Amino acid sequence: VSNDLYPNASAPLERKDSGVPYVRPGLHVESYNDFDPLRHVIVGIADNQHIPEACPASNEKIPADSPMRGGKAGRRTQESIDRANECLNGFAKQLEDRGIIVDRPGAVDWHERITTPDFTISSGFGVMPPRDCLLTMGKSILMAPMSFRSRYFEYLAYVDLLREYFESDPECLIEQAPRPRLSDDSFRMDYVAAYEHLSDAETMARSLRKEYSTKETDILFDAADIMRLGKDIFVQHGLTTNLAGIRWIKRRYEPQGYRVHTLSFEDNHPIHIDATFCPLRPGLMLLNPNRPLFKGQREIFEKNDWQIVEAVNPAWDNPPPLCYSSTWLSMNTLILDHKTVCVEASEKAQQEQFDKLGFEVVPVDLRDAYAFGGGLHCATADVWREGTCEDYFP
Ligand code: ABU
Repeated sequence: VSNDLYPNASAPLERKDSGVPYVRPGLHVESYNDFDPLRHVIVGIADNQHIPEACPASNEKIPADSPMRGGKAGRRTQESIDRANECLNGFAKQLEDRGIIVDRPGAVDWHERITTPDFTISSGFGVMPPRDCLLTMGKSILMAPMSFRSRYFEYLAYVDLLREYFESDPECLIEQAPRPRLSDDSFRMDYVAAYEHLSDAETMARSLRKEYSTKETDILFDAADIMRLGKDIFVQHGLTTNLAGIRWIKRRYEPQGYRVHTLSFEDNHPIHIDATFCPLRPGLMLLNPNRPLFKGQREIFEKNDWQIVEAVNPAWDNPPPLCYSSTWLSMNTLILDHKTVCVEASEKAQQEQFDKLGFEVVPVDLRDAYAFGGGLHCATADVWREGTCEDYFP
């Protein structure tokens, strides 16, 4: 295409037709880990969130007696949405008060039945949590394939924002992982049917054999199953990420000099690594004591003088009603820099543990947003952290 015909084809657009600026001078996209100084972040919103029907991938995570298996499918109450937004907006304000740039995704309303050639489901989910959907790897942001049918189109909520990043930072790359089909053929439908009759011991035995409802038919991963530590990327194999997904991550990033490792934990519902094994600062990891690493998987950390400390118990015996996550959101924190951490306000013991580990603790009221997709780490996605791609495991 001749540049005479399209004089601006290689130059960033300056304005959307609507007048909203595409170009934000000085905007920078770059992040290599979860602990370097945070400069720019996305915080999710609770608007229009729905509880979708259970689908083959979400089924394993939803407790057998939960109304979320179908009985409660539909829009969440406006009261709960308003309260969750109050928490999320308060969190965003706390970050902004510390000089961190905060973006919010656009509100979308997927209340209608979603039908693709391969599946149908009662509704979408919402625009929380961004951490599951977006993976910032250096100067690129990847939209993950996702394995819950209700979340198939969730990336659309971020498209405008990501386009702004693309137009504003000339080095920023926006990518979409291969789209899965999520047909019945993508799942072990016999497992899906059996799930609610299985005991905890049986689901654990199955998980230790690494058998989940997801098969290897599609390439599947959620971004929250991926932990970035500079040149090393650790990916949890579990309900939301299959081996084909891990192979794709390897082929995508290893040619760029990253090393991709698979991690597994003794967890009967392994979903998202960020309430299981969390980097706190260079040399320090926080491990969920109820989800030990598989044999041999501590070695890479220990050989490189990383300390692994076990998280203290959560403050709560149960998650809030209609919540998909476990009580271990207590350890799902947002690290602002090597010395500062945001911890949920009711998690006093977790706050004390961080205090003893030498962190300044910033309490954040977020529990009433947990049901919308998780804790402080889940509710955010990195755009820019200062720092470079370090080799922590030479
Ligand atoms: N998205 C993090 C949830 C992990 C958990 O339920 O423990």
